[in-house]
Amino acid sequence: MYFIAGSTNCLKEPVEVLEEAILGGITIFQYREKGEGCLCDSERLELGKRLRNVCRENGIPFIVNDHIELALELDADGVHIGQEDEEALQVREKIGDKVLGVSVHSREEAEKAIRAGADYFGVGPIFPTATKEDAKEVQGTAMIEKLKDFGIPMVGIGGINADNADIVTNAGADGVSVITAISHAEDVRAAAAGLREKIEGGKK
Ligand code: TPS
Repeated sequence: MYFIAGSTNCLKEPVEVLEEAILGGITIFQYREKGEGCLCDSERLELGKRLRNVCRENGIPFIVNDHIELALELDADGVHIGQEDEEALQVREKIGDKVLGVSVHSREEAEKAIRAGADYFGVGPIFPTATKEDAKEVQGTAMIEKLKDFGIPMVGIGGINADNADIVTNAGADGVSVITAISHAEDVRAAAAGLREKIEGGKK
């Protein structure tokens, strides 16, 4: 139950959103400070510290999206990178044994990520998403099926919500990753709990 957010995704204070999401049952968090009007420099660092502290207090891994230096400065538990970001091999060298997540869209990308030492894959977009402007073509669950035999943990991402999350885990994903379904919810805790219930109830 992987929740991703930054200041631009949240309708209220991001720290509050994270705390509520944790109460609802998320198990890992990624700080993704991206998009129009996002924070940078000291503001990004400050929010990152607060979010990291909430994760630490609750025993939840804190992952940073894209920014390796920020991840190191925050002593994050890991980093998530896409195909447009720094080479996974180089990132692995910089972060030592921290968790390395890589977005993959094909078996070729998956093989390369594994060679670089990826710990898990983000696979998507499974469903249409409005959150990522440069998102690749919608894949449905086909890529999850195709990557299963690598035996590396996989989360589906993109347009996942409490109505469709079980489709993703039933296709073989180890978990689901969401931004909007939690960050835009009026009741964040209930939204996270609903998603969790859906994937746990839907497990075959
Ligand atoms: C674990 N990514 C692909 S689609 C998407 C993002 C951020 C938007 C989802 O938003 N896998 C992981 N982390 C990432 N940052 C990505 C992939 C890249 P929504 O849930 O609102 O549709």
